[in-house]
Amino acid sequence: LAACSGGKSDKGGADRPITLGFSQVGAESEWRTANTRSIKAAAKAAGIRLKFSDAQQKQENQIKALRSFIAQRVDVIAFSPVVESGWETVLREAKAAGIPVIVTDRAVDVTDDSLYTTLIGSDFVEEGRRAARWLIDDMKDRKGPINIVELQGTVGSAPAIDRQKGFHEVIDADPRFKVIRSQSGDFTRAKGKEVMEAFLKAEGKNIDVLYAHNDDMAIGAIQAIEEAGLQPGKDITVVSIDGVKGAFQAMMAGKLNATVECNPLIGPQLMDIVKKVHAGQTVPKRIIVNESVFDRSQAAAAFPSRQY
Ligand code: GZL
Repeated sequence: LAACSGGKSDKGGADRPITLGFSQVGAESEWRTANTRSIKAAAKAAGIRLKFSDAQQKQENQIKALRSFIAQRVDVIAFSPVVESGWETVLREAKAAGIPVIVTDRAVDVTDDSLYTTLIGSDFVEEGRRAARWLIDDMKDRKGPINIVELQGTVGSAPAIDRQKGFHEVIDADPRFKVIRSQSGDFTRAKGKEVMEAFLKAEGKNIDVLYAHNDDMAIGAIQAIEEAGLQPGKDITVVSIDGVKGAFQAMMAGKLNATVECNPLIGPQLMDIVKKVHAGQTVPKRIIVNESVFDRSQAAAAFPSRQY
């Protein structure tokens, strides 16, 4: 009877479901909503009790959520940090409470990496390199100068910092290319359209390429390009990152030229790691999500099997 008694069983006891507190960035893009869907479905399938919080892209809301999870004494905390910095204090509070923390999707910048158990996410620098490599190959027969405008992701976020870094690492080696404007569109369609309108007003027909750090900003920018009387995908080559359904539809319509896949469907992998961490097993410090690149020639064939 003792085994079935109520109350807290020993850590990792098979009879009590694990409680996971998850703090999500927000619901700013198709990628993010697919990521949330994957996490919620995987928690349910794994029998893990999920306490889920949407921070509406505000760091103070994420810190409040993490503190609430600590107060509720959840078994494990996981979160996707909206920006890289400012996490040291709250992560120390989680460590003091003996609650392991798993970082997902975006990285944190902390002096002591014992403050989190592992980071599960994509290699954003490589995604930036892939976008640049695709562009150089696509324009191999084109003479310079080739002018690029860049829509950056959320200022201070790991994907924005690293996708810009990886892109420049490759594109700067080819003297034909020049980034003439670069500004944040905060990963949203609305802001991406607004900033692209400003780029077009300032540079007009001088723009040859748009590099967007995510498909949602690219899709917003495509509307701005059309409203300016230009043809996206032809007058302005558009390359972006994520590989969401909207990007495949834009490629099939000839308005987007290529998207670098960034896989949001990490739910099952996350729940597997949560169980291992809760059971006290060691897990790798860095778990990379595998992904590839799609351009217009592959869009129609790949679209039916896309899961996000
Ligand atoms: C990338 C993720 C980014 C996506 C955007 O892993 O953090 O945030 O590229 C999303 O679509 O807003």
